[in-house]
Amino acid sequence: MSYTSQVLEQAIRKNSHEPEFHQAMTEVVPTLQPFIDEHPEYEKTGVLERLVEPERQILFRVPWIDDNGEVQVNRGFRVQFNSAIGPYKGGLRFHPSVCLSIIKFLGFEQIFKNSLTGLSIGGGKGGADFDPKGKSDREVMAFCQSFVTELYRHVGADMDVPAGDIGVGAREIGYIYGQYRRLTGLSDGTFSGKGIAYGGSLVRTEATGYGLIYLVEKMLESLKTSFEGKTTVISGSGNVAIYTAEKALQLGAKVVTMSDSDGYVYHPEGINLDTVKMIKEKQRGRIREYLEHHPAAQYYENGLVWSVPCHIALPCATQNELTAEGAGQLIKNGCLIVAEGSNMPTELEAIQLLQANNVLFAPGKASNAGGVAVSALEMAQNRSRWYWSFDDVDKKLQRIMHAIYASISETAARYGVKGNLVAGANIAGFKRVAEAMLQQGAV
Ligand code: NDP
Ligand code: 2IT
Repeated sequence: MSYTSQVLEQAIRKNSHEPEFHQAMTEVVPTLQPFIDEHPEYEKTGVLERLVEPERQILFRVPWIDDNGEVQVNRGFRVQFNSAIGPYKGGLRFHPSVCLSIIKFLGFEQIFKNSLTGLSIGGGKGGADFDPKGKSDREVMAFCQSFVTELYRHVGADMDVPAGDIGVGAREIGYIYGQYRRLTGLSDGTFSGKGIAYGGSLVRTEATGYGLIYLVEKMLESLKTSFEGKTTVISGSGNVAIYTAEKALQLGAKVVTMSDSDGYVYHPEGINLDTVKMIKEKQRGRIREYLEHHPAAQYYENGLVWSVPCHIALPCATQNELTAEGAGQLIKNGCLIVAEGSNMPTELEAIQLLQANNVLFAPGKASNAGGVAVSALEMAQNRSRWYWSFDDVDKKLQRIMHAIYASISETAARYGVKGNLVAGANIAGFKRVAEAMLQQGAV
């Protein structure tokens, strides 16, 4: 049995109740074998065995009081996965489904993603099984303050710098950072995604979506075409989905769908993004309300966007939203490109199906790295107490995403799997972390 198969089998056995973590490891570990074959020193020093075990996992109680005066108790998580190349960096997710398996899969992905950015950030992830939906601002604030009252002792500008993810946006980061400062007395920028008024970076709000489109631009170039006139389906209608749509529209694409966990909107003439922003960013409403403003659009409850014919499909909601069935529909309809905005949205079988049918596929650890990249630029600005213009940050983001595309496509070609951007991203991300681990001593 190969080294990578052994490590994978052992890690799955050891974490037997963590299906999402298994899935993330199963997508990554086997693709590293050609690189390890060339570098036996990594097998000798057990780099992979170390990589699949988080450096530290923190689980904690988060009690808070709701608007009825009743005590609620949630569970908080922070998994500090790997700090070989820099302080732990990765988002916080607030969603009722959050559990250790989900946080570990996200933290594991984050190691490779952060490495691909070329910046000095290690991998981590956290969150809570708290559902911000339907909660008052005061309840969200009470929850965030209690969450940080435990978390603050485990984070720091040179140690661990959390940010947003599902259910955690500018409002939550504001409450979190405010409480962090009250507890520590420090204005050291320990969280990213902060408001511009108190140390945030321009372009952080847009970064994941814009970055995704900058990478897809390069994929389209490789097919000798562009966004102009391309029908694009997007799932989700949160931060990533909205700014993915915005940049795609700027480049001439026609975005025809957006969704939330209740259903999706299909607007054949093209989605009106101002309406989506008003419903989602201002009113915190549901995507079905889009029809109140655009009666010509259609709403499908419980459906998924993948049945809508398109050239480009961009999953931007959550994990495992694109199954083999959805991939089959995309292939049948002649889709050219699938690029992940969300983390692990495409099931393994669906990835294999897309690749086997010549649909160019970009994995999230490469294509959604723009968010964390601009988070690292926010850290750099905080450290220097100096701020860059929108255009400055946007240009840096573009350069980073184009460099990621070059790195993953060249790495795939170099290891005999030309066009397989999954393997390219895994190997390129792993290479830097493995080198850093080896150079800093074994154990
Ligand atoms: P938001 O909370 O802003 O939006 C999430 C969107 O996904 C909403 O439309 C939500 O619908 C939908 N969604 C969430 N959970 C589910 C579910 N279980 N089933 C169906 N739909 C669901 O989060 P983001 O836009 O920030 O994150 C979206 C994805 O992008 C996540 O996978 C995240 O990990 C990833 N990502 C985010 C980055 C960032 O900078 N924010 C960076 C890189 C990746 P509803 O409102 O109904 O729940
Ligand atoms: O999945 C991700 O990369 C994020 N949620 C962003 C992490 C960050 O630290 O900005």
